[in-house]
Amino acid sequence: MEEQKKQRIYSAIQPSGMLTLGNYLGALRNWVAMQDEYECIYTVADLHAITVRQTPADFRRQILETYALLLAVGVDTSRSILFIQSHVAEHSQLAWLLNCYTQFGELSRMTQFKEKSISHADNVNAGLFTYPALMAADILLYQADRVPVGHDQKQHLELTRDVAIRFNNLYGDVFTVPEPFIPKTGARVKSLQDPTQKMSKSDANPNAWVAILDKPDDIMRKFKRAVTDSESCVRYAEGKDGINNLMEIYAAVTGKTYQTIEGEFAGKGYGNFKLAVGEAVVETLRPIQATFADLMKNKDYLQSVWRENAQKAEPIARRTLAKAMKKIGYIF
Ligand code: ATP
Ligand code: LTN
Repeated sequence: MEEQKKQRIYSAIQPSGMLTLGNYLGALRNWVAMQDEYECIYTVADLHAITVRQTPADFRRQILETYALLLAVGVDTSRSILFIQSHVAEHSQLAWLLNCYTQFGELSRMTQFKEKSISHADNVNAGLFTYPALMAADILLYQADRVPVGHDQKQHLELTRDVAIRFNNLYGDVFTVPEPFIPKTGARVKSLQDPTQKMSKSDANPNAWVAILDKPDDIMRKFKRAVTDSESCVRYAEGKDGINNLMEIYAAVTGKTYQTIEGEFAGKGYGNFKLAVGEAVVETLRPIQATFADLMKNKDYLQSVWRENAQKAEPIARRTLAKAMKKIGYIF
């Protein structure tokens, strides 16, 4: 019997500093799980990262660490491709072409651009503005069927679809029009200090977020200080944002249902619950941290892996780029 072709998944993450528990439970854990069912291509989006200013030494370390961390969480390069965006030149090349098929008005409507123009008011560069065209290039180069993204990237994915459809209408079927992919499981982790906001590594208060690489003591301290409410009853309910968030995290790392959790902590105070959540998170992150530490001891190995993976990605990208260029009228 002919085996059905697996759908292709593409996603990317920027190497911008520490990845958080939010990134892990909301995105990376799904990247790992999807490898069972899909053909997955994942990227460290280092080209996107320079839309805001980076310090060279820090940037270099962050790219390396992000790559190693993705391996450590379980991206498996015997099944998936994991490469660094700048290593495959076609991303920049297709991005230029797509810039010419993306309208000023469309880019002007992007919420992230509007927000970052305010938060980085001293450097509103053209790259920040055309960022979605590069993201479209990433996705379309690999003819991805589905793209797992968080809420904040949905608008960019919509734009990617619009650009792909526009291009296909002009030239015939060149690009697969990608579907957004919101996985069934995937926690929306909130700040430990203001549980109405998402947990974000750009939060100025480090107690608000847990990094995947945080030391156990720090993780425990952050959970002990987590903002809750005055009811002192562990139950999932409206208006209990802090407890809801801790329950969501605990459920995500232990696989327990809210009902089970409510039973487990019935009659016990928040202190006990916070300790249990902290410990469960520490135990979830422990093997990841150990693998990360091992990988970081062997930079030559890491380099051989990312080079080999770029070599796997490049022919796929080259093929799509050539197809698009031919359609536009370029000669070879
Ligand atoms: P920043 O807050 O600095 O803008 P970020 O932490 O939101 O960055 P992104 O690079 O925007 O990180 O996100 C990478 C992926 O992680 C996205 O798929 C995003 O949806 C997911 N993600 C980030 N934070 C959370 C969170 N708190 N809960 C669930 N998923 C998250
Ligand atoms: N813009 C995304 C990262 C990103 C991406 C992509 C995600 C770059 N290219 C392609 C999905 C598909 C971010 O900042 N989270």
